Amino acid sequence: MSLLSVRMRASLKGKHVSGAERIVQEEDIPLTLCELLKRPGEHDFLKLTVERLEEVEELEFDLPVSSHRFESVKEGREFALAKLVESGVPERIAREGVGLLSKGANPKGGNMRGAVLLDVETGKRLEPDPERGIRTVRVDWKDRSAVREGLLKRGFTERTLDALAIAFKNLHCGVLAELCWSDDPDYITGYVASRKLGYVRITPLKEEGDPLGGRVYFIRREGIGEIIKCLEERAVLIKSLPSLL
Ligand code: PML
Repeated sequence: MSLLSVRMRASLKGKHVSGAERIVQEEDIPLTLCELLKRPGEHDFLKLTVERLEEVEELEFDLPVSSHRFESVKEGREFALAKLVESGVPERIAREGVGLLSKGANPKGGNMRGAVLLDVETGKRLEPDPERGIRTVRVDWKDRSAVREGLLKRGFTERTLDALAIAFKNLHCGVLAELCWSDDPDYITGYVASRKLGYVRITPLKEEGDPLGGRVYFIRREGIGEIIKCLEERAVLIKSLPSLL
């Protein structure tokens, strides 16, 4: 079966506003392009990339998913911190990750387009370009519409659908733990993901109206070359378990 990756990203005045990816068969390209073109809100730049994939790994989704709600951002972030520590990240480094997302991880101010790579031993940032960061791409659900329906039925969102796929690929590529909350000012749920704990959704991880967010991948420096290659290059199609449907 020949598969293609279709990616869209849109921005407004140089600021990223929307991005999405699908892995589809050739005959589904026109429909996918139309769907992705409808997604972004206001924008003045939109780029579509269509690329044939040489090799696509099929993996079974096997992470437990849980949700936790708190009264305040402070409590939500303390809980995220505890979950990162339980996942094997030293507390000092976990705090560093939470701090980076709260202040805006881009050294020039604001958000990054990709994720921060944080060394779990030294707390040093390891991404080759700290303004760009590392982007997890070439990942999608094998039966996207069924998983989407299942998640929406359980009160999850379209964002959960994509975040679950990204988090799953990250762990598969060797990320020890991930911390994420959205840069969308209206979306206050985020998560911690790790092999040990699964996908742990946390509300709220930021205040309503806060435009800062992003992703921090906690990694061990030894494997960095392989991890980056896997995150940015290996194509992964995820088969869902009945528990997600
Ligand atoms: C969730 O609802 O499961 C959390 C999703 C985080 C999405 C992050 C993003 O899309 O920017």
